[in-house]
Parts: sequence; C-alpha cells; structure tokens
Amino acid sequence: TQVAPGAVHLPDWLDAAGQSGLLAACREWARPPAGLRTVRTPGGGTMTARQVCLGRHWYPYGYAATAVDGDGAPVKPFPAWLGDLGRRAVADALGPGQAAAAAYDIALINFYDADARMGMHRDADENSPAPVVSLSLGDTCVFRFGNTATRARPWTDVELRSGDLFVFGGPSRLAYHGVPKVHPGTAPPELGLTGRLNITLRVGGP
Ligand code: MD5
Ligand code: FE
Repeated sequence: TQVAPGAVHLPDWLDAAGQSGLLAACREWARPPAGLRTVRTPGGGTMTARQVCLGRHWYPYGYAATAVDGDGAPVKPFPAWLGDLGRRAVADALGPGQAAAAAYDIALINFYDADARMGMHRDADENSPAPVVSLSLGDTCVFRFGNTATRARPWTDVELRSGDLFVFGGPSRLAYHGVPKVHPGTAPPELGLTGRLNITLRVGGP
C-alpha cells in the first residue's frame, strides 16, 4: 500500500522464520560492548525507546564511529546480509531500479516497551537521499506518518505489526513521523518477544 508518494507499507513481508532470525540477531547486537542504551537528548531528557546501532553510531544529532554517548566502544559492524535484505525490501516496495544504488551501511534498532513512544521528528542526519527501510517485530504500534513542513497535522496513522516492511523514499524521505502508541501483548506468541523492535536501514552517505 502506498501511504504517500515514495512511502510504501508492505504488511507481513517477513515470514515467521525471517522474524525469528532477525530477532535473534538483534539480541546479539543488543549485548555490550556498544550495546543497547538509553539515548539522552540535548535538552536533558531521555528517549523512551532504547537503541543500538550498527555501522555508524547515531546520537542527537549526528553519527560517530564509537558509542560516544554510551560505553565509548567501537560501533558493531553492519553485516553484508543486512544490506542484501535492505535492497530486497526496496526492490519489493519501489522497484529494482531504486534498489540497485542503495548501499546500506547503517542500522538503528529501537526497542519499545509498553510505555515507550517516539515523538514527531525527521531523519535528516544522513547525507544520502536513499530510501529508509523499516522492519517491525513484536507488538503492534501506531505509526504516525506526517508531512514534510511541520510536526503538526495533517498526518496518517498506520498500524505496524510484526513482520511489516515500510520503505520511505522520494518525497517521503524527510517527512515528520513518530510512534505515539505501542499495543502491549499483541506480538505473535511464537516469536517470544515482549515489546516492539524496529530496525531501520540507512545509507550514511559522504
Ligand atoms: C520506529 N523509527 O518505528 C521508527 C520507524 C527512527 C524511527 O523513526 O528514527 O529510528 S522508521 C520511520 C521513518 C524513517 C525515515 C523516514 C520516515 C519514517 N518518514 O519519512 O516518515 O522506531
Ligand atoms: Fe525516524
């Protein structure tokens, strides 16, 4: 389903085995060094979704080679298989032409417990127009897809479920978006995850 120009939602894109495999990888990536951390914002607050990074380490508002706001360890490598998964995702959502050029090298993995939220923001710290690939595991959430001008309305609320793919390219790449709500206890029981995980694949650029 196209939600806006360049914004494509493909429900149930990862099958049960694909979801389990990706979850197992996320659990490894979450371990120290440079593991899951609470992100502190410049205003003195903290993000409620906890995060781990691959390839480059995101902190408000830039990228680094080490976990500068965590234990300082070198960020974990971005595996080639994850880049292949990203290109497959873009090909399915936007077509093979878009996928060819997308050299994914950064993953941000956000963990949401029942009370976690993400406020409306834009992802503008990458120096590349390549589409962002988003994969969801575990609990269903409300994903709020806004506009490029302001963090206010108009927006469209979409439910993202375990296994869903969302690709944000073209004019949607710099749209405001957020996660106002996670629905606890809605993960597929066989996955064995309490809460929600979101994996985004990005191209860092020059
Ligand atoms: C999440 N993550 O569910 C979301 C999914 C983040 C983040 O927002 O920054 O880690 S990715 C949503 C996204 C990325 C890039 C562009 C747009 C949405 N967009 O244009 O709407 O944890
Ligand atoms: Fe974002």
